[in-house]
Amino acid sequence: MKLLVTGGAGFIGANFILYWFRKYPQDKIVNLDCLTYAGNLANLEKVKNNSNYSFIKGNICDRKTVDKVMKGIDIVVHFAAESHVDKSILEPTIFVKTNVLGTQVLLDSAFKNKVKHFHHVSTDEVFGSLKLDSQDKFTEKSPYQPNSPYAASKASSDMLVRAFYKTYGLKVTVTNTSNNYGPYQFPEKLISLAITNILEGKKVPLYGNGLQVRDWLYVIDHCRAIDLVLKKGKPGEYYLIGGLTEGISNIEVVKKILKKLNQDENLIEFVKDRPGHDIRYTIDWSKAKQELGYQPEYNFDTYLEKTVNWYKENKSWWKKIKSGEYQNYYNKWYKKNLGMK
Ligand code: NAD
Ligand code: TDX
Repeated sequence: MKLLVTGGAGFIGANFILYWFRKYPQDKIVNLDCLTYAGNLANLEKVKNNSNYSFIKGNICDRKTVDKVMKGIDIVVHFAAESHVDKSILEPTIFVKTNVLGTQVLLDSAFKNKVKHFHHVSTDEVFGSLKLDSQDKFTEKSPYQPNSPYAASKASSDMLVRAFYKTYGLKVTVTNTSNNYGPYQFPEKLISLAITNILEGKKVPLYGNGLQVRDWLYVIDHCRAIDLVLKKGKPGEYYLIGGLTEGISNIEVVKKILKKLNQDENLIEFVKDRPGHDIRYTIDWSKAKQELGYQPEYNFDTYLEKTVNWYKENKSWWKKIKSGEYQNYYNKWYKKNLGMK
């Protein structure tokens, strides 16, 4: 089997490549990634010399490159995207280019090259926000109501994937997953940012009152879910994938991390809220459980412990990232926009 993984140098894509080679060492993987600020080949040190692995530096919006790479591919697993909500508030254009146009170029090429299965990795953010005081959960039937430019661009890409199934009969599947966390996550997202800031003795910025709720999915559970969809998923179907957190707020997540690192709550700094901030995401993943046998392996505390330990043991990985360009972004977003001290 030959897989094309797009965005394989990013957080989830890299974890997926490492997972796949652990489980299916005989398969071949081509990783197409243009290495934006979030792409990091250090995530793939363990496989870089594997003769079944190849890396192509290229942009998914570039038709020529995509057509060339697509030859002989059986399965596409499409991760490549601009993935950070806050960045989409600052600069939405690149989100539309990569997430919408890039997905269309890939779909077009996959269809022309008779790819057997195109799996699109998407997000629960396409459904907008749930009320904090309700018991509602997102399901595969929830209406699309994206609130950030990032979410709107992912919603558009999901619609294109659907259209390629309905119009051309390309075999597609989609996973809409909750917030991922784990090793190799760029330290711009809440958990990776909180752990690394605390390890540096810096404050953790919490938006608004910190009571917003996310569902947290360990990245390896996500990789296992994609594996299941590739094996058992039905063409044209969407699967919601989540973890085992029950309504945990951002402030509770950060307090747990502070406790694991023996630090007190003075390291929390409340800053201005993110514009258009979704208040709550909760996922009903019963369809994936019933149809695919999906189930997260461990609870949140076990995985959070594992994640904190990984960042403690891999300081050189994230310290390199947190210098340079990252500091410009941090100052612009947190200090200038959100009034962080
Ligand atoms: P990431 O930002 O860590 O990595 C994205 C990767 O895509 C990087 O390696 C980057 O270089 C590459 N890339 C970006 N633009 C590209 C382009 N034009 N051409 C080629 N490569 C390009 O993202 P992630 O957190 O690993 O997310 C992967 C996918 O999962 C995304 O589609 C995202 O929307 C989705 N997702 C993420 C989460 C999450 O919590 N991180 C949750 C649900 C869904
Ligand atoms: O510094 C912060 N302070 C803070 O309070 C950051 C970075 C975040 N937050 C809050 C905002 C959210 O309520 O924490 C929550 C999580 O924020 P992010 O880590 O930015 O994730 P989110 O906006 O929920 O989106 C994530 O999940 C869905 C990923 O970034 C997306 O790629 C994915 O699709």
